[in-house]
Amino acid sequence: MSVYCKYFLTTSPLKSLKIIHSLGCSVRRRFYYNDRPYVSFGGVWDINLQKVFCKDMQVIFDFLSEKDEKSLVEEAEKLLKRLRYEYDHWDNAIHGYRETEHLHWNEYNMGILKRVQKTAFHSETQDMKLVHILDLAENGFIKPHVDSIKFCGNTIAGLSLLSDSVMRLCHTVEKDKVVDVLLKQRSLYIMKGIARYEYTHEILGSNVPNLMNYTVHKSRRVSVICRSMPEMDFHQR
Ligand SMILES: O=C(O)CCC(=O)C(=O)O
Repeated sequence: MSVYCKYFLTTSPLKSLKIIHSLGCSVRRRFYYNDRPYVSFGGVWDINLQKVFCKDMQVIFDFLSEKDEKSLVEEAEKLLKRLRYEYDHWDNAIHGYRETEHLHWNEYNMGILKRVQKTAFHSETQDMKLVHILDLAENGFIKPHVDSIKFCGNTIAGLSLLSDSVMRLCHTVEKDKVVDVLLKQRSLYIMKGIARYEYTHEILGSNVPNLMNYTVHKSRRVSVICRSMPEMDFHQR
């Protein structure tokens, strides 16, 4: 079974998390980085819901230096080079990708991953030790999905290497509630709580129009993804 099947295919999001619906004002609020919006909301959003959402979906720009990025890419390349990009399986959540998992990183990269751990996870034991490496070809994209609650806990933390891209999150029930988030090259995103359970997420293909109203050209993109352990009670059920 490929790694993506394990993490992506499930998808019944937890029902227990509550969304705040009350005021229902129409908002299209934007957040800026270097004079450009990096997140844009589409549809009708309550302001409190926006606040909760932004707490649960954070992007830290320039988390990596160029040296960090090069070092991670070099180690990832060694593991990926014998794999072929996969396309066109009818049930795939991803198009144009190759992937692997990695445990024993070199010392420098382990230092970076420790920093991800400290930033994204509450305790040293919360995150899985196996790190997922996902290489999306220039024409690759990830379709909307919610990560499996069987294989992944509350938090997903991803480093974006080699390219900018746009992650779109869409409410699983109120389909017009959409958020586009710019994942800058060398940034870290931390998705948890309602963003992780109540919204599908996807990586848009290159040059697909987004709510931020400027073109984000996605070239080949490698992501290094750390996930928290699945909830204990899932396995006890
Ligand atoms: O490549 C990424 O950063 C997104 C991966 C993804 O969709 C996931 O881990 O569920």
